[in-house]
Order: sequence, then structure tokens, then C-alpha cells
Amino acid sequence: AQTPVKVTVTGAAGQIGYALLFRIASGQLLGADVPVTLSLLEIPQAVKAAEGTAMELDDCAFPLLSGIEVTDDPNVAFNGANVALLVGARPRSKGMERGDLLQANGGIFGPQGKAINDNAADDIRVLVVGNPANTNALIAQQHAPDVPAERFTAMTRLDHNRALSQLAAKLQVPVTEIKKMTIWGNHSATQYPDLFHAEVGGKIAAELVDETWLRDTFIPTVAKRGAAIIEARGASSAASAANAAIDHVFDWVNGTAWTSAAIPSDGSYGVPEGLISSFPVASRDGKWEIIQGLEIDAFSRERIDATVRELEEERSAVRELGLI
Ligand code: NAX
Repeated sequence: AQTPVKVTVTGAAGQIGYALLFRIASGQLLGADVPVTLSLLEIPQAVKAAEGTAMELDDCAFPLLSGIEVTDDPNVAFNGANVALLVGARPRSKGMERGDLLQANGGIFGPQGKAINDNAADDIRVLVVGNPANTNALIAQQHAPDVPAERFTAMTRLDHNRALSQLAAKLQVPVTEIKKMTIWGNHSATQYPDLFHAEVGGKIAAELVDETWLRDTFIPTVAKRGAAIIEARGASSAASAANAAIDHVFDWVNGTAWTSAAIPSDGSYGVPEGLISSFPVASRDGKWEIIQGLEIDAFSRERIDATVRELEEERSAVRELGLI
């Protein structure tokens, strides 16, 4: 039998954790023939709740789930980990400045990066979901010098899926008709969902919608969808975020011709090297590759530059705080 893949989930007792763990255990993260062991990392106050979730996982008797551990020690949680989903983060509370937020998250993602460096399996793949996701991924990566830099990624797949859904509704086509969607930059309100390379039935999506809708409805609706969900549900996106995390890792491991993921920049498209920024990517042989050769017009250039500028500012801020 195949050796189980160890998947570590941080923030396991949170709402995304609850939506994520059962799908991982049922085989949706890696494939229906891949056994998994789960490691649930939480802060001490939430270990008991995570143990409750572990009991429910037991009660599903998932054929692919070969073990579960619950811990508050990152060195235990990441020991031998093959996939790490870093979901737990410090949310912004009222009156919190950006510096305080980055500082608080540096205190989480720095030590977790080091624990990954010291304990994870050689093939470790890391997806950061906890916000500010791109910069948290950068912090973790910078504390893991022995892990190849490209194994640290951040999630923009939820934004990507939101963009597919909005465009499909507008054009009254199934989402499967839409190809080559791209989210550029930061997982934040500055992100740029790009319809100039997206295709619907072989036609460029931007040519099938009017410019006003693209600029004044589509882009802000995708970028602010998280806030709209909070407004409607009274809680932030959870099942859709878990779904996107599943999509990201499944495609990373199993391959895809085109999606969006925040990965370390190699300087492509004028994005400064090292920033963890969302790009159009393919996955081949278990590695993300930035799709090259796209023409970027002035409209897109301005928006890519703005979101990348925000990432540079976040990087400067965490440098000044001594977090990387
Ligand atoms: P919850 O507050 O429900 O859960 C977070 C959990 O993390 C809590 O159980 C907490 O105890 C735990 N935690 C905190 N510090 C920890 C640490 N050092 N080690 C281990 N666990 C720790 O939040 P939830 O709704 O699950 O969201 C989690 C994160 O995802 C947030 O940062 C949120 O902003 C982010 N999101 C990111 C999205 C994306 O597209 N990249 C979309 C959804 C979501 O908003």
C-alpha cells in the first residue's frame, strides 16, 4: 500500500479548517487513491475544539484517512509534513494599524516557517491562506532557508473562482466555457482580475462585455467579494475558501494548464523578484510555472503595477519590522 501523505492544517479549529479537513480526508485534496494522515495545529486554547473535530473525522470512517494528530507544537505538526495549509492567522481587530497586523502575523508565520524548515519532508508544499496571505507566505519562506523558495505559495484561487463565476453569470455560460482566467498581484482589494487574456468559446472575454461593466462592476465585485460575503453571512468566506485551497493543492500536485496562484516572482511581467504575487500559472511535474509571453496593455499594466506596489510596501514594512 502507498505511504500516506502527511497534511498539516493550521488554524484547524477555525471555520475554514472545519470546511477543509473533511474534504482532505475524503480524498479531494490529492486524489481518490491517495491515503492521508492529518495533523491539526492550533493554539493551546483551541486544542480542545480541534480534538472535537478530530473525533468527528474519526466518526466518518474515511477509508483514506490513516491517522490524525492534534497539537499546539509546530515542530510536531510539521514533522514529516508533505503538504502544509497555513490557515490560522491573526485577524485585523478594530483600530489595528497595518504594522501591528504584520507584527502579529510575523509572530505566527516566522516560527511556523522555521518549524517547516527544521521538520518537514523534502517534498513539502506550503499554501498560505491566512491573511495577509502573500506577505505571510513571504515571512514563512524567509524563515525556511533550506526549503526551495518556490514551495511557498499563497492563495488567490478563491479570487480566481469568484472571477469565473461572475463572468459566467454575466455571459450566461457555464464556468467550464471560460479558459485562461488570471488574477494578478495581492490577495487584497488591489488584486487585478484580468479579462484581456481570458477566453470564452475561443473569444477574448474583454471583447464580450462592455468596458464600463469590466471596469466598474466586474473588477470591484471580484475584489470586494470577501466583504460582501461577510455582510451577507455575518461571517467570512469559509467553505468557498476551503474549496479554493483544495483546488490549489490538487492542481499543484496533479497538474493544470492554466490557473492563478501567488508564487515567488522570477521577475516576470515586471513583478520584482522574490515577491509572492499572483500570476497566470500552469503546473507541470508538480511545479508551478508562470505562463509567459502575454501582452499586457496599458489598462492591465496600470492595475498590475498598483497591486504589485502594495506587495512591495508590505515587504518593506516587514523588513523594517525585522520580520524577514
Ligand atoms: P477563524 O478565526 O475561524 O479560525 C482561525 C483559527 O486559527 C482559530 O481557530 C485560531 O485559534 C487559529 N490560530 C490562530 N493563531 C494560530 C497559530 N499560531 N497556530 C495555529 N492556529 C492558530 O478564521 P477562518 O475564517 O478560518 O479564516 C482563517 C484565515 O483565512 C483568516 O486569516 C482569513 O482572513 C483568511 N482568509 C483567506 C482567504 C484567501 O482567499 N486567501 C479567504 C478566506 C479567509 O478570509
